[in-house]
Amino acid sequence: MSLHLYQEKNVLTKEECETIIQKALPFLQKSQVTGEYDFDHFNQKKFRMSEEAHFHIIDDDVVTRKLRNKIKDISGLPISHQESICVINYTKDGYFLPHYDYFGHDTTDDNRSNQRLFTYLIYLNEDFEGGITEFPKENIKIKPETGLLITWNNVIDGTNELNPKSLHCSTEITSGEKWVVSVWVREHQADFTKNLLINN
Ligand SMILES: O=C(O)CCC(=O)C(=O)O
Repeated sequence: MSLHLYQEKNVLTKEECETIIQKALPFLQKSQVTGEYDFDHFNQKKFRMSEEAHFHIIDDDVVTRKLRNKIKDISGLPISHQESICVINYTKDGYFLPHYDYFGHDTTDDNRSNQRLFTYLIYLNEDFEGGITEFPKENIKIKPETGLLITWNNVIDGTNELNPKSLHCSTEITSGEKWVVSVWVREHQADFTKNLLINN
């Protein structure tokens, strides 16, 4: 049972990253929470402090399609398994506490039988302090770099059993603001324009 973390630099150019930021800006909304969490552990601290914008396959432009194709090539799974492109913006003091991206025991059967096998993150900028992506159970820390892609397995390879090592977070922003894209790749294709993600 292990975490397989893969990294690739310069998957997008600085200009392409900026194009995604500009596309997201008018659509930013307070981030919601799905997935599995241990709320007691966090003492009611707000779970995440960020805003985000979502783009479905039908919203694709040249840049987001390039990104989806890259994810398809690395994951070996068709684009139809990819959820929306989620552009996350953390401003000063923003963070995301440790969490899992897989659907845990508290989620719907629909989600549990179509797990988020992999998470893909693509950092759109690097001119900020803090905002490190950390995997506390593996003691791994990733410092964001413009155009860097990282991906990991949320479930045990070849199964849809939950991978406890995939616990991760984004540390507090101490200056500037962080922009990052996240894309979840599911076991099966689905219409991700429907509200499959809401579980409560
Ligand atoms: O912003 C980050 O570095 C992590 C984002 C994250 O944890 C997520 O999208 O699940």
